[in-house]
Amino acid sequence: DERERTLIAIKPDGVQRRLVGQIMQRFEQRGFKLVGLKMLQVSEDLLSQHYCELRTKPFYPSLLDYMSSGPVVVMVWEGHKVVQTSRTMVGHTNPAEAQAGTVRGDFSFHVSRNVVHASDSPEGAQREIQLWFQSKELLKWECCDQTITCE
Ligand code: DAT
Ligand code: MG
Repeated sequence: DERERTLIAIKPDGVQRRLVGQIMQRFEQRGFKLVGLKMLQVSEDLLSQHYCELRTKPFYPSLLDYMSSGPVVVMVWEGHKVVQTSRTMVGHTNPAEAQAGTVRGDFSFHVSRNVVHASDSPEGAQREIQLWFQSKELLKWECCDQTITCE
């Protein structure tokens, strides 16, 4: 499905370390389409919904502290198998096990500061996109390559 979408968030450490441009560039150069983008200081309410499946984990309180320690840049990218491909591009949850060439493998070394979030399934992506974005914030647009005409 060409219309598959995923939620990618550059976490506070990624913003603070000035990695926003480099991370976005990877998704652009892979060929995915940016359909939503914003920067925000995340509320505890949104974080607790986003990470509801992890609420019983021992690291959950520190995860919420980390995620609210500064603004995040959150994006929706669209394209064929974008969920699975993004997970591969982002790399293993624990940067110590992430391959070089992945975002986490190139830019991080500890699981508590792993720079980026990527949805883990198409269903999870739909849930997360609805949580983070209003439908009017997701834009429909066409590439000029396909629409240019000579006058
Ligand atoms: P992912 O972000 O790769 O989808 P996840 O959904 O299992 O991983 O966990 C969400 C985040 O929680 C993860 O990016 C970093 C943090 N986290 C996961 N496991 C952790 C651990 N063992 N110790 C500390 N933080 C952890
Ligand atoms: Mg996850």
